[in-house]
Amino acid sequence: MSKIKIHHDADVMVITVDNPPINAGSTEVRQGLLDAINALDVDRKLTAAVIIGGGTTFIAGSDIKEFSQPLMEPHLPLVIAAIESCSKPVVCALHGAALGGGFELALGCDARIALEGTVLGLPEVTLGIIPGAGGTQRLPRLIGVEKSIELICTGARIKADLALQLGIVSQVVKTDLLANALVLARSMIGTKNRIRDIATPISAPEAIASASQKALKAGKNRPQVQKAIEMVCNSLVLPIDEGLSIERNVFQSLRVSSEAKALRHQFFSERKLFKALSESDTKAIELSQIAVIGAGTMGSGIAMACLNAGYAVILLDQHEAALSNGVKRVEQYYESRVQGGKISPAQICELLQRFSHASNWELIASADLIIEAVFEDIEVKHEVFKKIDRYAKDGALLASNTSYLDIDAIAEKTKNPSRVFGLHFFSPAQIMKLIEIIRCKKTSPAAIATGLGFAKRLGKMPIISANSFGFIGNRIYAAYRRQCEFMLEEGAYPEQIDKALEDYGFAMGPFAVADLSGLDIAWGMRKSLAASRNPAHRYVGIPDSLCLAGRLGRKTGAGYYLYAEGSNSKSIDPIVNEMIDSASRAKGLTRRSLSTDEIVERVLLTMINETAHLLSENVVTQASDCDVALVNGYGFPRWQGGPTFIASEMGQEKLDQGLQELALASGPGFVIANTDMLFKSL
Ligand code: T1G
Repeated sequence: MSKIKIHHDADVMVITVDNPPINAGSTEVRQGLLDAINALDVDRKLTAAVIIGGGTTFIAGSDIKEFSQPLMEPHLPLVIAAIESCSKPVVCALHGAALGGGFELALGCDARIALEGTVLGLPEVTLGIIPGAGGTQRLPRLIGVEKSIELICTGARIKADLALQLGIVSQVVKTDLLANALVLARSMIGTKNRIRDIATPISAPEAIASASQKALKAGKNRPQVQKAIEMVCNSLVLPIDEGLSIERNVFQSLRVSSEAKALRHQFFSERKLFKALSESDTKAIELSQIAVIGAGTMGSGIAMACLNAGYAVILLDQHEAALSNGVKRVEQYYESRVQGGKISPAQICELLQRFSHASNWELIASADLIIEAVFEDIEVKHEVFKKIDRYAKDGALLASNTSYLDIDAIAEKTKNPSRVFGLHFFSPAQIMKLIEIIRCKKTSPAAIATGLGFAKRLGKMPIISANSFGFIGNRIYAAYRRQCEFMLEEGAYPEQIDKALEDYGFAMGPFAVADLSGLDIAWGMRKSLAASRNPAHRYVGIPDSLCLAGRLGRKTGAGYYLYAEGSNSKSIDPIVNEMIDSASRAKGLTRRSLSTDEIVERVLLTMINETAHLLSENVVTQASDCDVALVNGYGFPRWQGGPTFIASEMGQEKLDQGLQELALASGPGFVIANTDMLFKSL
């Protein structure tokens, strides 16, 4: 079936792109477009053309699935050049999303008309590349250099109304997109209006410099951001064909970079999260009211996440003081959003009308989903679930936000365990993308399907985990932190390990994170597990010593680092390094220097090893979920792809050898995972 449909509306050719689901600009689409434009050019009965997307969207981008192989001809720039050299006007009719190559194709046309609500953008930098079909050369000719730097370097998606204001589209219509596009095309018969013929408006050098600095900062100085700025600036000084050729070469070299491969891996891994939802024929339960039990930081954050997604929310806490603090936290959050211009007072008013709070349990009887977010103690949770069980309506789903406790044990004590599962949010819950959906032994498929749909509506990245200690993210993170503690007593210091990992791209090193979240949390965990800990296994006592010395992190002004009164800036504390030295001596270890490469390699191997364990224990169902978890919940650098991606690049033989060496370095208690399932799942 051709991906391009042609029909003639009297003297105007209508070219419809038909490549569901998103009309990706595949090789067949490009070939079909080129053939259509060539036919238009030679057909004397035809005076103009309209290009429009079939289905729900225009072309939402080139086909990323083609990017890991050499791109096939005709390349998109050639198609656009054919449109520009065609003697007849070509109008682009946009709806849904016109992104990447789709937007660039539109910029090659003589006019653009959009349906209200259409989204336009050049998101290439989020994939580690730059626009490769003229976006960096044509867009600045339309809207100037600064605005182009901002749009291209952030990959931002703008709505049709803003595109109209910027002069990117000439019309925005509410309905009848094709009819309006035909009128526009007929009004242009005998003319061409090529963006390539416009000179890029001159900008003040300081304006360009400030736009560039802002873009580099926001874009973490990534290579594709640097290159995008360079290309856009070329549009000021180079003839367009030279600028286009340089842009294409840069695009091609970035496309095959490991960073671009890693970002494509993340892109498709995130879309795999919802496959279970789209493939399962289990009907999700309709959710309209959510009850959140526990008005602490997590509970109020979860309430905000649900309010932001349009749900009616009731926040319940038995303790009046806790409830009023929680309500205040919600109100202050939204007030700050209004002050920051993120949302309007009218939107807040609408949103808070959906928000109620209470301390009496009867009010949760109308909730469709009840999320428990109370103190992390199993007895407290049993008590709360007893109340929830009593007041919740029969069809309601019950979820626990616990991080480590046994949800099967909680479910067992309820009337109907099939309606109990876990929804593990990450703090701050209204911001962090990651959410773990915990499938317990008796959890129904409907509950899981509902959880996935709920997560999607919250704009979250859901990964499904079995009910196993630490689920997925915290399990990998605990192994990572343990490996870093090993390296402390072998010879590294906190600042060296943190710097090595922050230079690799982590948002924060593990010891800075520990100080931020508080050393006492992990300490409490270790104490709770102490009785069951195998004494033969290697155990690093340094964190315990810090806690015993009252050094719990930022909240006590000292942890692994020192914090000046009221400041978050950390400084190295010689006392800590002496504590570490003496811990090494106490174990008879001769400290040695560890290279940055060794630090990073041991951390990555540890994460891959834990991912392989989670797969072979059936805690996680698809390995790439671990990559999504680490990027969206633990500050793992997105452009490094994640443990599964790194393993796939490394190959099984090299990985297994690395794990053997890691086991030697880690000592007793380290278990090498079987990596077969990991490589089978790639
Ligand atoms: N290529 C190939 N497949 C794509 C795709 C793409 N660009 N975009 C989406 N898909 C698949 C996706 O994997 C999923 O597949 C299905 O389509 C539905 O996607 C030359 C070089 C368009 C806003 O970055 O932002 O053009 O899982 O679940 O929520 O300069 O997809 O069903 O098998 O996301 O409705 C630039 C990326 C490319 C746009 C729709 N374009 N896509 O969201 O559906 S680079 C992009 C999106 C480029 C030029 C450069 C979203 C969407 P499956 P979905 P959605």
